[in-house]
Amino acid sequence: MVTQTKYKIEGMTCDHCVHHVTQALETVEGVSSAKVSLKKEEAVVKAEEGVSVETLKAAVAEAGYSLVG
Ligand SMILES: [Cu+2]
Repeated sequence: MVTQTKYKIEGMTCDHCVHHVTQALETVEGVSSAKVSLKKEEAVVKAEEGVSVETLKAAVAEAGYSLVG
């Protein structure tokens, strides 16, 4: 089952950041889509239930940003 969750994202300053965070999230196995908003500083992530917040945090951290669960 795919669930949709909203997370706060810190550290984004421009559209490139949005792109990086989107890519980072969508590369995680089990994530079907990530809609990232610079203005709202958030990401709406659609993912399989098995995908943990820690995994998403790690992926975003690797790209240079912070996902706040
Ligand atoms: Cu940027």
